[in-house]
Amino acid sequence: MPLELPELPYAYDALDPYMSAETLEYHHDKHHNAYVTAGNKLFENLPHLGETLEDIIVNAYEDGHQALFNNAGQHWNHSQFWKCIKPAGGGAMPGNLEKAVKDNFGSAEAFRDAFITAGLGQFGSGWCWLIMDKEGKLAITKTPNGENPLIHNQITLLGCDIWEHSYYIDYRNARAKYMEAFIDNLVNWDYVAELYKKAAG
Ligand code: MN3
Repeated sequence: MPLELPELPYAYDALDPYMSAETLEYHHDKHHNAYVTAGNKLFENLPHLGETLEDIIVNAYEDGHQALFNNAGQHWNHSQFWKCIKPAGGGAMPGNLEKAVKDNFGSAEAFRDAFITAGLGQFGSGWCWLIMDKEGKLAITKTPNGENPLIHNQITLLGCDIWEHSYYIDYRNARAKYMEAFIDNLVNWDYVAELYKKAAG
């Protein structure tokens, strides 16, 4: 299964001023594309690892194919990330998601603060996630490098890229400012609510 770079679902300048066209050009066209290119090259020698991207990621992780895991994982992570944000995002959550967030975290504000705190607590590169665990409970997690909820048997509802390449052009070293802009102005809550509805059955 060759990896394929997805088109961004919006124009490069559509997320201004929260995420610039320059960031998207580097992040999507260069960083994400590099994971796709490297992943495809590595997969050529490991075609038995699976037919779907999800299987390839889990099997590469379990069999210790670290380089393929890193690149295929990052391809999956970024493909989720582009869908988790949209122009004029952020703001209010759809009712079903808001209720689940309140039930699990107390309030939307408590969730927001905990999500940002988790992202700031990730030392070095990685990701911050809203996931559903096996018991159907929502939780906030963080993972290093290209690791993701797939290998922990969790369902991803929202992912925030906290590698410096995601924010350094627009926010320099201020990861907190980037994460605040992400939650308050970029998240596509309709998409997250759709994933939640599917996961909750
Ligand atoms: Mn990235």
